[in-house]
Amino acid sequence: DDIIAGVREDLHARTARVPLADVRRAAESAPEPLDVVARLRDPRLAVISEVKRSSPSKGHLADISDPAELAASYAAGGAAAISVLTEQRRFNGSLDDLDAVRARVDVPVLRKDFMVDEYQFFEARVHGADLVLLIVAALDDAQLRSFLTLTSDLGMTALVETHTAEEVDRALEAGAEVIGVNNRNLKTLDVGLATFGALAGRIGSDAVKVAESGILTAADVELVASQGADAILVGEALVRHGDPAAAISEFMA
Ligand code: IGP
Repeated sequence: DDIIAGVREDLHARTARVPLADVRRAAESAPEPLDVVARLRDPRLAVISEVKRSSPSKGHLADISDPAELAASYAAGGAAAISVLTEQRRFNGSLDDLDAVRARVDVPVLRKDFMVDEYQFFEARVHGADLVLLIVAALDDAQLRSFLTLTSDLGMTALVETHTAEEVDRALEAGAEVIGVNNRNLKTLDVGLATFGALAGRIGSDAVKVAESGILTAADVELVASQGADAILVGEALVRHGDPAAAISEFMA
C-alpha cells in the first residue's frame, strides 16, 4: 500500500548515496548485537518502550526534542528494549533517532520500520539495531524466510508481527522465535486488546509472545499478561506520560 511505496522511495534515495555493497560491508564489521531473547523469556513481564513522535492513526503524539533523553528514562524505568520508529513519512521517525538512542543506552534497540528490502537489514545493523520488525502482512513466505535468515546471520533478533490466525501460522511455519500480535489493524487502524487474547493460545509457548499497541493502563497490562504475554510493546502511553520511567515501573509491578 502507500506507506510501503513511500518507504521504497526513501530507500531508493539512500541506496543511490550508499550502495548495497558498502552498507553490507559496514554491517559485517559493526559491533555484535545484544541478545534480547533471554531477557524476553525471563518470567518477569518485559516492556519494550517505543520512541514514537506521531502515527497515521493518532497524528502528532509528542514533541520529542531529545530522543536519547527519552530512551535514557525508558532504560532507567527498566525497559527490556527500546523501539525506535525510523519510518519518516507517517511516523516522523528517522535513522538519526536510532543513532541518538543507540549512542545513549545499553539496552537492546529495535529498528521499527516497514522492512521490505535486504538493504534495510544491513542498514539497521550499521545504525546499531539489535532487533528488527518483520510485518507478516507485508511479506510473502519466501521474503519472510529469507529476512528471518538474514536477521539471524547478522546476529539480530526479529520481532515477527501478526494480526490474524493465518499470519500467526505463517510466522510459526517460518520459524519465528519472537512473535508480536498487533492489536491495531494496520488497514482500519482499529485497536482492540482482544486480538492478543484470541491469538496467544495459537502461538503457544515455543515462541516469545509480545502484545503490541493500544496498551494504555495498568489494567490493560494485567489483561494481556493474564492472557500469556511475555512482553508488551508500548508507545503512546509512554511518550505522553510526564514520567515515563515511573510508568514503566508501574507496568512491571
Ligand atoms: C506501539 P501504541 O498504541 O502503544 O502507541 O503502539 C506499537 O505497537 C505501534 O507503534 C506499532 C507499529 C507497528 C508502528 C506496532 N506495529 C508497525 C509502525 C509499524
